[in-house]
Amino acid sequence: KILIIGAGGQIGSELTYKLRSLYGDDNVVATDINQNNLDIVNSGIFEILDAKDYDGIKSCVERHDIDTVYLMAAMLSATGEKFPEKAWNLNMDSLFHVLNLARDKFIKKIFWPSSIAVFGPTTPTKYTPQYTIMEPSTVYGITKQVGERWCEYYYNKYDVDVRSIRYPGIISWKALPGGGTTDYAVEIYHEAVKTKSYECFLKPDTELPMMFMDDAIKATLDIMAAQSADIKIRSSYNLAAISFTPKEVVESIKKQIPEFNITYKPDYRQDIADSWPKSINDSYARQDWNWKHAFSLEDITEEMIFQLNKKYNSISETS
Ligand code: VAH
Repeated sequence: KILIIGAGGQIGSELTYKLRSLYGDDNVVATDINQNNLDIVNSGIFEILDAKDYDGIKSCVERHDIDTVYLMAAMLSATGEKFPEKAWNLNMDSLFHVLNLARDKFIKKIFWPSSIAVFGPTTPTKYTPQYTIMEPSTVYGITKQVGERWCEYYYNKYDVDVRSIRYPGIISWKALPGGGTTDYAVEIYHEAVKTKSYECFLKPDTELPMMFMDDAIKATLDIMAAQSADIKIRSSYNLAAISFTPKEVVESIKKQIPEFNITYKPDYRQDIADSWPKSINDSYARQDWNWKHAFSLEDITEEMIFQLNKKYNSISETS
């Protein structure tokens, strides 16, 4: 059975829906620190679980006969800068707990998300290669860089089957993101549909690697379904789809919502965004486990506005 730690988060919630549709509600145990994403709770097994609680995770694994863990709980880049110690403790303790459960043979397989945040201001920014200089300047990025080293160490030393992807910014409509720097790319669509205006916390020309959630979920399932021998990189794979700037998203939205009004008010997240790559070379993922993305910016804008119109402008069930 599958355990998702952090099932209430932006990726965790979509992974829960997808894995339940593939394997059945009762074969996917969703857990999170709270029940903020209630519709997860309404179908299948949900339990409150603190990702920092080793005994809690071990008990859940044993009670539900878990063999695969998706560790999706973490404190992201923006929030991590406000609570550095908490970010380090949550992001690292949770990873060690799951790696040790695999080392000690309580579970068989792990998915652990890394991020383009492992790269820093000294990393080449265009088409950033898989192997390059990495001096992350955020606490979150440091936890992802160190986490990658530990994943590779546990694979080499204890034969732990842990697989990882360096996610770019991810755009989705089901669940809101939690405290990331790329969150503008989600919020902008929600506001375009709800209020037709948005104040962007990054400058108009801030180019960042981005991906639609459906592509991110496909990549996650693809890497987990691959033969172990095909996963040649056990730190974490670069993964890419598209790159765009806030200005380009606005232009794309305006094709469907001409009256959309944008203002720019960069804040502390601009420095974080400026430390990250503009585009990513994901040739190893494409070569080792046949990765390819499907959604262009136009596809994303069309799908986001369609789904959010349904979500915000549909007649509520009670009426
Ligand atoms: C963040 N959405 O902004 C996350 C992600 C690449 C960005 O790691 O922190």
